[in-house]
Amino acid sequence: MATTNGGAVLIEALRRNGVDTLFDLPGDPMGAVLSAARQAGMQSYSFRHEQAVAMAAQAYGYVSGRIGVGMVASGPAMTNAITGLTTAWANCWPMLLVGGASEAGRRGLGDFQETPQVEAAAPFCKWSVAMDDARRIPWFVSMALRKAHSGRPGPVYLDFPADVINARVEEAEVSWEAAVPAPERLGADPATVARAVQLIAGSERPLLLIGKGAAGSRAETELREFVERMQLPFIPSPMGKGVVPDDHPLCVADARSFALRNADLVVLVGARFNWIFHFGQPPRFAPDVKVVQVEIDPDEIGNSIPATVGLVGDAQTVIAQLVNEAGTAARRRLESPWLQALREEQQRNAEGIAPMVGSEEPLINLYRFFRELDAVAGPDSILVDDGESTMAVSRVMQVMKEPRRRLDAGVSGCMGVAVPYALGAQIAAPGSRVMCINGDYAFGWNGMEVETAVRHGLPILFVVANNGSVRKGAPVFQSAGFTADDAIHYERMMEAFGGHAEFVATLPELRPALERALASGKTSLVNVIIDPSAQRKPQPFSWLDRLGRMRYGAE
Ligand SMILES: Cc1ncc(C[n+]2csc(CCOP(=O)(O)OP(=O)(O)O)c2C)c(N)n1
Ligand SMILES: [Mg+2]
Repeated sequence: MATTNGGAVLIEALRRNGVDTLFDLPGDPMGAVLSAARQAGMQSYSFRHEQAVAMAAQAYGYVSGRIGVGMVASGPAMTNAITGLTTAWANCWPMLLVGGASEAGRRGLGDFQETPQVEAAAPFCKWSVAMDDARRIPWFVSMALRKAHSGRPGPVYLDFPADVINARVEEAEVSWEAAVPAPERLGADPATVARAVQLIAGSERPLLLIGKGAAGSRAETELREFVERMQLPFIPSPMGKGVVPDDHPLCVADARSFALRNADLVVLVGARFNWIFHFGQPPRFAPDVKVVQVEIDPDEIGNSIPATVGLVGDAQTVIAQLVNEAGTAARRRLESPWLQALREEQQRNAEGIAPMVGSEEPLINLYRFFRELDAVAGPDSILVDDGESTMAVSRVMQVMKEPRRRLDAGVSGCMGVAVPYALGAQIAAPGSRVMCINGDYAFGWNGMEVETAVRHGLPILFVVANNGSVRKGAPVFQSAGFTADDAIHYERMMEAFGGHAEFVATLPELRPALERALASGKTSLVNVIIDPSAQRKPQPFSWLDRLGRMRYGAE
């Protein structure tokens, strides 16, 4: 009878579930796992920091719809990955993190890198558990994948003690499991669906909010039909952009504050009333706003503000139910006073930013910067954004026509996600153009991973929007008086690693530099000087209704 080891059993269990790609950073005790992966012909991408391993794996999962699997070594290697678990947890994105661990048989003796890893991962994971026996590994893998995808998705953590990885076991004694099927797409109660349609059809000022839960459920076809049949103006969340195209006539994202404040009914789909949507509360929303909430997690219904109607189920299924129930009878008048008011507000807001978008000043402002990036991005590019002002302006300026093609820090507000997200996205979609746009400070967290991109031949375009948040000869965030002469030359990192590098100080140089970078076919980095005094257009509300906020930038 053939003998094998725990590491090989893990790889075989993953392979039987369709996993062919690993995100890893090698180290003890993962040797037997990674060599089994090589033998099985799995593609392994080795990163420079475990935070990036976990972040790349989750972005791969979101873009591809397949589980992203991260593999890290024990102790500090595993704890380095925890911030990546927190962003997957905040995003409700499925992923599996596998951590090597010290020997179970030496627990408490101070074994090499002995660390309470299961406990450390637990608050951010739907399941955090240590293997007890190499023969049961397929069962743990199977249960972990089910938990990652079922209900509200999220990360799971499996802890692999060294003695379980290296245990010799008979293949025939291993309890192999069938591949985990995709979770059932649950629908909502038909009576509740009927009530929801009545409520929407009877409202004067309805507004649909589309979150990345709808993107994750792949509800784009159903949502578009819903929007058009009910003539619902809609606003996407930052990562819900593109589920219904941003250039759809009913997209009112550029009248956001006005729409939220004046809606009498909000349909919330795969999104939460968290800080991104201002908790659904006044002053950002009307105090008596009615809510139709389409949500996979029953606990979330009525969170922050009461739901008038709660529809528990998978977004794709429930939206199809709403469309069917609505029939054609519910079609609203095409030009209501509400739509007209929204269009006027959109017009006012567009006029507000027009001078910045159209600026021909040599020193580039962020709005003009994104206009130039848009000009070189194809319609199906994947855009990944990071930074404070840089990310805020990207959300306004990027017009997404396809779902799951824009990633940013989202609910987690975690700077540094963009570089590893871009790697995960490019690995998930090898034929797509991936553009990764970073604030100069944000670039710092995972900037070293541009080396990973070069090493693996990933033709990502990295851009640094360099407004001197970090600058030579000054403490951080002292960008006042910043000029190109003070700039840190991030593009030289790319030179050092062998990719294509560009430095851009003025507007006329920007487009040709981006075009050269894209034409190079290599991993590239374009470091662009941005006017440090150019801010976002004045906002009616601060981004977070909280006292004592720290301010960054040119004050
Ligand atoms: C992991 C993490 N650490 C710290 C912060 C706090 N923070 C928010 S924005 C920011 C600086 C962003 O600077 P930059 O990327 O240059 O953005 P921009 O100049 O475009 O505003 C920091 C440190 C954070 N959000 N996340
Ligand atoms: Mg900056």
